[in-house]
Amino acid sequence: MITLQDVADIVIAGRAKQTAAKVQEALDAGLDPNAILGAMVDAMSVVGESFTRNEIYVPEMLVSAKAMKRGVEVLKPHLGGGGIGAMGKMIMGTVAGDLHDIGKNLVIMMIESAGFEVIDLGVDVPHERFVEAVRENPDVKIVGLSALLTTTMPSLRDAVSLLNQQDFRKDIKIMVGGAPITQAFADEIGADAYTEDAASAAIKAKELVS
Ligand code: B1M
Repeated sequence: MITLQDVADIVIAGRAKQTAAKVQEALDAGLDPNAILGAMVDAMSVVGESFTRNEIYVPEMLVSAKAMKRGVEVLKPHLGGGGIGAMGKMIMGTVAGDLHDIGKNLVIMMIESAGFEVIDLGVDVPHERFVEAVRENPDVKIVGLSALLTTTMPSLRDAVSLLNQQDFRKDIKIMVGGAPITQAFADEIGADAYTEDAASAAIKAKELVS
């Protein structure tokens, strides 16, 4: 009988193809999709801790990240989705200098499920690109920025600062998040909202536009 631990183990081992099959097997066995996602997120924490202890290196982190992505692809249709776009448009990106995107992609998935259309600018997004994207989409309601490294927190600060100087600032809300970010930092840099995880990001996004 397949367990959540089996799913976590395959992500930790970084076996991308097998992760997709394992997630499908878990779904077929009736395991809760949110619990499967939780097991994969916890697995990435285990990977991060091993990296901190120098037990694994960047290539191992990368294969685990790929495994998680493959698993999420299988899971996505089972996590529910609202009428995409009904709540309005949001722009999302990981700030310049930062290549982490699993968390951002999960936030996008949850926000789309809450009914938003999300324009994904990807990773390592130059500050000016956020501004440009708002100008290209004048109906955008929220700009979301992710930063996963303590070393890219200044990049997040600069991107928010640039957005804060624009004439359209009063028409948009700025949301920030990522493991090293806190409410205090979000307040300090002049963002409108901070949330800790993808589920609370979706709730906050709805609040911001209502
Ligand atoms: Co890197 N990495 N990494 N990494 N990596 C961390 C973040 C680290 C904590 C590992 C560690 O040391 N324990 C550490 C940062 C330490 C620090 O900043 N003090 C670290 C480091 C050091 C690095 C490099 C510098 C390593 C090196 O090269 N020597 C390098 C930097 C590259 C760069 O970005 N320029 C690097 C590279 C990589 C890989 C490319 C190998 C890979 C990323 C692949 C990818 O994303 N496509 C990678 C990975 C996989 C990790 C860990 C293991 C996992 C990250 C992850 O996906 N977590 C990570 C350790 C860890 O997190 N425990 C680590 C799961 C994800 C669901 O969580 O991203 O936190 P998270 O997202 C959450 C919340 O943060 C929040 O919601 C998400 C979902 O619930 N959230 C938001 C995120 N964005 C939000 C936006 C919002 C609201 C909420 O509103 C807009």
